[in-house]
Amino acid sequence: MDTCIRIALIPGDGVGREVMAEALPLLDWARARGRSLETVDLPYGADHFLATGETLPEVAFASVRDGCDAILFGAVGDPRVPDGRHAEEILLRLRQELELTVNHRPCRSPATRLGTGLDIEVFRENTEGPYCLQGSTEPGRAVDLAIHTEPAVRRLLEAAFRRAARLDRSLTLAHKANVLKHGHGLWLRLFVELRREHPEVDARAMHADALLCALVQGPMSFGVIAADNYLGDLISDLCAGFIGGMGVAPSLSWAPHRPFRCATLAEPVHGSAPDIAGQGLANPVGMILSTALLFRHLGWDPEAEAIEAAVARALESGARTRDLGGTLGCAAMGIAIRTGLR
Ligand code: GGG
Repeated sequence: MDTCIRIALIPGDGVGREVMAEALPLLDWARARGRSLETVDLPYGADHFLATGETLPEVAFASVRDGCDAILFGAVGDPRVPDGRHAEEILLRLRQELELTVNHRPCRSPATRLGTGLDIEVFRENTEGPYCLQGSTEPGRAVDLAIHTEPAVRRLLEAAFRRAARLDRSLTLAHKANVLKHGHGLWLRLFVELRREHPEVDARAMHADALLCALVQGPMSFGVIAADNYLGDLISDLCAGFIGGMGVAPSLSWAPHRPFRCATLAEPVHGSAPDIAGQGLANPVGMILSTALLFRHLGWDPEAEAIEAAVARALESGARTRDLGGTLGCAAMGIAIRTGLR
């Protein structure tokens, strides 16, 4: 029997809860195959915040930090909390305080059978840049600080170089060091340094605006793309657009410099989608593929591959939610995928 893996479940808000419901049977399925895992329910999100004033209580945060190997996360964001305070104090806090620097966002149409063979992996720095939540709104001006630190940038770039070498794919750094001289200057300097250490990787740096244009014109010429928090967010959403949209895009975040048994966070790229929440219309594919990424991270490769194959099989058979032009609801799509699990 494997060591027991503890997974914190945070469905969050809106469609996060609906897509999470389609990932949970995969945990039971893994258990039935002999994987040892237990779950901890953490029902934090807008409802809990509005009812109690609590976002992520200290005791819950500590239970994740000290007692969990992984987090399965749905989505956060709710129009009833317009300043997004609970989203910051739940999701961004987990990413930052657990130092989940590396956010891996694969966009593979082989996994979804949508698009035309696209296979791009975005490595997004996940804790810093303009998402460090420091700044001010003053009369007549607003300031958002973008902080980039050498350890985090190096960790992200090292992970991207390692991945590109492993896949034998090219690596492109997206930056704007021509204007963001300090922050992106640091990115470029470290990139050039690491490129010398990884002569086996075909690595180039591009201004992000030119990169976006080249991506739209020829997405197949890209392999791994590394970027800071902000650019990585934009680039990965554009890449998701090539393979069917945000609903099918998975992600996994981890702290490469921390021991294996510290929480790793699997979450779909999409947010809480308040416009369709509560109607059973969400696409669970991004959440289900995120669960597969987590299983692979845990060393459960057969289960990860089986889930990815089941998603491909379901989509190949024509199963589609509304965002993909079909008529299935979230639960029916989850069933269509699980039916093909072997
Ligand atoms: N599952 C992703 C999610 O809930 N995103 C909401 C959010 O606040 N995201 C900020 C970010 O990812 O940059």
